Amino acid sequence: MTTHATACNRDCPDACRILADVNNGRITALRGDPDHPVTQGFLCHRTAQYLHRQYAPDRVTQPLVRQGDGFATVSWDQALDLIAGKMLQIRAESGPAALFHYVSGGSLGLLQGVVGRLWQAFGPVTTKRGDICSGAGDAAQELDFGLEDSNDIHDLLNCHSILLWGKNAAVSGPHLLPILKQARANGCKVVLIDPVHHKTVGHCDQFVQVRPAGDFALAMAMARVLFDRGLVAAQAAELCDNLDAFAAMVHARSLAQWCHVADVAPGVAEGLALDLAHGPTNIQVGWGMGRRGIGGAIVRALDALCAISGNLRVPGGGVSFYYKRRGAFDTDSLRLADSPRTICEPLFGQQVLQAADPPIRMVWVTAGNPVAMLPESATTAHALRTREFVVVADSWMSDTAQLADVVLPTATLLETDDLVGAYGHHYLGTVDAVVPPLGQARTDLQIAQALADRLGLADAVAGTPEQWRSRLIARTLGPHGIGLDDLRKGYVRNPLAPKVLFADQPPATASGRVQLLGDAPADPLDDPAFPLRLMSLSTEKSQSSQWVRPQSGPMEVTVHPEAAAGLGDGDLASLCSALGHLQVRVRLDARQRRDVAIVPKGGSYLDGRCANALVQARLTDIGEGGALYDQGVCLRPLATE
Ligand SMILES: Nc1nc2c(c(=O)[nH]1)N[C@H]1C(S)=C(S)[C@@H](COP(=O)(O)OP(=O)(O)OC[C@H]3O[C@@H](n4cnc5c(=O)[nH]c(N)nc54)[C@H](O)[C@@H]3O)O[C@H]1N2
Ligand SMILES: Nc1nc2c(c(=O)[nH]1)N[C@H]1C(S)=C(S)[C@@H](COP(=O)(O)OP(=O)(O)OC[C@H]3O[C@@H](n4cnc5c(=O)[nH]c(N)nc54)[C@H](O)[C@@H]3O)O[C@H]1N2
Ligand SMILES: [Mo]
Repeated sequence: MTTHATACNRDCPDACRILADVNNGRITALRGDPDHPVTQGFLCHRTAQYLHRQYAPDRVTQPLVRQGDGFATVSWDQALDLIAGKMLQIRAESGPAALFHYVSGGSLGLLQGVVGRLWQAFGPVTTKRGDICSGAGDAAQELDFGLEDSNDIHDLLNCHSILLWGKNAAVSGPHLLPILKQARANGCKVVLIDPVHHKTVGHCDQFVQVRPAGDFALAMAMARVLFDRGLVAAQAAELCDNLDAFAAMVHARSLAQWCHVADVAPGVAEGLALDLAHGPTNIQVGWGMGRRGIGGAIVRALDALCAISGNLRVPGGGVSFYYKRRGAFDTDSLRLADSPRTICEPLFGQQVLQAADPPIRMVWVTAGNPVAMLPESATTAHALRTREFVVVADSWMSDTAQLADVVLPTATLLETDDLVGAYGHHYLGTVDAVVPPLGQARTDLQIAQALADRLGLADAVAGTPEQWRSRLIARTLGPHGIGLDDLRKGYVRNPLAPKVLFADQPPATASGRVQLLGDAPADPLDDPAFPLRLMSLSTEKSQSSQWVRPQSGPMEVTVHPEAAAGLGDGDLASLCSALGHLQVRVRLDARQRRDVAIVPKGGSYLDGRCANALVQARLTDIGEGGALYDQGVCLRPLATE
């Protein structure tokens, strides 16, 4: 038996260092590297159990071409010749914008950018804009600070208190937990602010069960306390632009009025404000809150709270939404040309259908499952079904792959070479193939290169993984004496990332000052026809639509007993939105609010378990994110025959 180290490339803040045991060419066990400063010797459930997917009987290991309702296996040459022929024909007839290359987060490896380079060289073709995951929050932080990054993750040990604001670390990024535990052991207070009672509550000292999207009002209530008690930091006027307009907005309502909107007791808001003022306090901004119509305003309000309370630029402070995961890499080296046209990601279905001059004739999907993961699944599926030619590169028959004309079998995270940074800390890693790809699977880089040969574009993507990785770090890490072999050892922190953000440099905005928001968004609305907000959230058992084990039976929906329309625990019911309905099994949980319905994200659309079948495609206020969790739903008994 041999043991190999690699980094996890999945869409997760943690980017763990994995140790894999290999016996006779087969991986037999996965575990977390005990010496990695963030991985700390354990893996999350979904990756610890990844071998169920790696060796699943339904893994795609040969190229497939549609034949009637099913697929026929073909050779790589046949598949690539067919694809290259279509690409050249469509470009000649309609121009390169008639091809749409869609990439999502199946792998966060930097070498995905080389695949993108092929499409830039071939076109450039149509690509996506906006971001289904974090569009609003990204835009908020860019507006307020001019860039998105965070204090070092271990700086949390300098906090007097930590506000986990809409974040389920226990499920979505469990490697934060040992640090929270250590912080608490040092006397730090950890507070969770979330409409949903979830596993992370058990790791906190206080839980504030705010109204969905009530966070803006809660932040205003806290700001009101800071102003009323003279607790706004003395340097706030110097650090921030727009302080007067911000103050006027805060004073437009009383503490009690703001708290009413937030559905939080005034005493609780006062306590949180006092924690902030005492400092140092770090706000860990979760990714869920941004997925609301007012998501950008909410994150901007948290940015403002941090800045006016004196918690920016200090150890133990900060308002952390993201770690600049590509910050150590020379991504400019991958860029050739900008797209002539973009499709707004959350509106994928509508916009692919509506695109004209030229219409979109071909879609290529890399590392994404838009049918299951983008809102309005039926529209997305219809948009794909009605294209002339759809290619999906994936290792499994996702909902999207099922609708493709050609499915190309890709290597998994254990079969590929790549580079990763993390969006939950500043450590870097190399992904190094533990075993060769199963069957005929190939890496995305190999696929791009084989295709480039047929398109006369070999030069645009030529290079071994080692060469591409070296190119990506030569100009950035090279001057710090860091090479690939150093990264391969696994414990290199990005030397370009500051330990305390903005401690040595001002915010990266035009004025060098924090931009405070000055306009309040509308209050969250109730809709009596659909009184529950559909919260389709991360589950331990899956990475988005990549479930550890196949799912069967109806999707479970968790609601408060008084929000269950008289249904009992375990009952079958219909979960309805303005778009349609799904058959679900009801779970009652008295710890939940009466205005939410909680389901797992990532269920299969074709199997009738997908939240996005019910979620309307709506944009966030800024950043072209998806307002995924605003969706109103109701529960109804199943119609009896
Ligand atoms: N096991 C597992 N891990 C994952 C993933 C997965 O699918 N499964 N997904 C990965 C991905 S893609 C991402 S982006 C990350 C982050 O994954 P996310 O699931 O986006 O992030 P979390 O921060 O864990 O959870 C979102 C939290 O936001 C809360 N929330 C929703 N609306 C509001 C609101 O209005 N106010 C407040 N205060 N809170 C709200 C939800 O209740 C939830 O607790 O995790 C990654 N990790
Ligand atoms: N209702 C609702 N919708 C949501 C969310 C939600 O909370 N609720 N969360 C949103 C969020 S945070 C995100 S990030 C998105 C995620 O949306 P996606 O990124 O589309 O999610 P995945 O299901 O992880 O799909 C990735 C696909 O890539 C494949 N894959 C994995 N590795 C590779 C690789 O190396 N190469 C190739 N070619 N393929 C690979 C996987 O098998 C999988 O089918 O979904 C969003 N959608
Ligand atoms: Mo995400």
